[in-house]
Amino acid sequence: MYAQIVESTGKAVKTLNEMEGEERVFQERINAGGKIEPKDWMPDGYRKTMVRQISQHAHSEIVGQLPEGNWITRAPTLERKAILLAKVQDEAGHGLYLYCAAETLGISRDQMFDQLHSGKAKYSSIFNYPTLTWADIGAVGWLVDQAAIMNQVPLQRSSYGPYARAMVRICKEESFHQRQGFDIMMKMCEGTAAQKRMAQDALNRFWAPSLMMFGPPDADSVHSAQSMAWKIKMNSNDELRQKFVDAVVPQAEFLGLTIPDENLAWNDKKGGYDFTDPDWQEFMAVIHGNGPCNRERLAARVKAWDDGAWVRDGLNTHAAKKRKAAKPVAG
Ligand code: BYC
Repeated sequence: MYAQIVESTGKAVKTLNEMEGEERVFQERINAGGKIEPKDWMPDGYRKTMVRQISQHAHSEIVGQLPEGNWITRAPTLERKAILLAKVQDEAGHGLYLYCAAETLGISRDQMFDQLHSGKAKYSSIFNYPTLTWADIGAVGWLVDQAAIMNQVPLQRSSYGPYARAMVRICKEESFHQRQGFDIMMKMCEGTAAQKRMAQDALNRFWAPSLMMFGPPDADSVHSAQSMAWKIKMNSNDELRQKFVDAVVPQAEFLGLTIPDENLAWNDKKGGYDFTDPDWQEFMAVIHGNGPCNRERLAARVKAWDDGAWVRDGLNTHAAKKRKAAKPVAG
């Protein structure tokens, strides 16, 4: 069991028989479905992987506010504006739960922000694409939030307790986000010919980037084998991508939209759709900082951080004063 070879790195995942002491107890607990809590012993690699994944996830939520925030002032009705505002606020909340979960592993929030602002930390590739029309807000909710749900529902069973628990609430909210996106798409598809064209155009541009959200193909995934052995990840990247395609195709049919893939076809043998892989070279460029909006997104986050310096200073000064006042007076 758990002896998968990580082909891309050549490193093997240790079998239970190769483990001893604390490491073996740790793995046995995971194998039995137990949760790991912050004060428990854990291998350095597990801690490092959890910090990486949770902080990347938190950064994705925070950067993910930008493409949608772009449309708050231009939402077509007051109701749509209120809904979008609530959704963008939810993303901020998700980021905060996740930063808290990562902090339980010994990294500070300042360190995580440093990693984001310096370009060292990754965040989801999808947020480096622009939202050009109102239909893009529909496509983001429908496709991006749906991809997020596919990925995150299994993470509610992830082995690290604080992450799994954060995911329960996040998934409930993502489900509302997905439905609001589909609702926008339905309205546009039932509207004028021009509105339907906008919906199709949004699907055309967001389809491949949504497939990329699940990460590289399994054969090129560096972390999957170890993360699955530690039950940090419950499914492989390709499994979830397939599940996403199988769910979205009938939804697109219902909307009267066409998935932009000439090779899309039902495959009876596998019980799922065959589809064209996204352009993995483009994916690599995006995750290494060279996507259409990477620079703009990071600049916006750095500016928000710099503009907020006076608030942090004020809060720190106030906290220091309170600490001083709370000190018992000698005598
Ligand atoms: N974008 O070995 P692999 C949301 C990186 S929030 C960027 O397969 P792993 C939402 C990967 O980090 C969505 N980078 O990695 C928010 C690794 O590089 P490093 C965020 C990616 O970790 C607001 C390298 O490629 N969701 O939906 O086993 C509004 C090799 O990959 C991506 C999460 O973060 C990508 N798409 O699997 C609306 C969920 N894919 O770190 C919506 C939690 C791969 O070695 N995360 N990379 O430099 C996960 O489930 C996993 O981390 C992933 C990747 C499936 C994303």
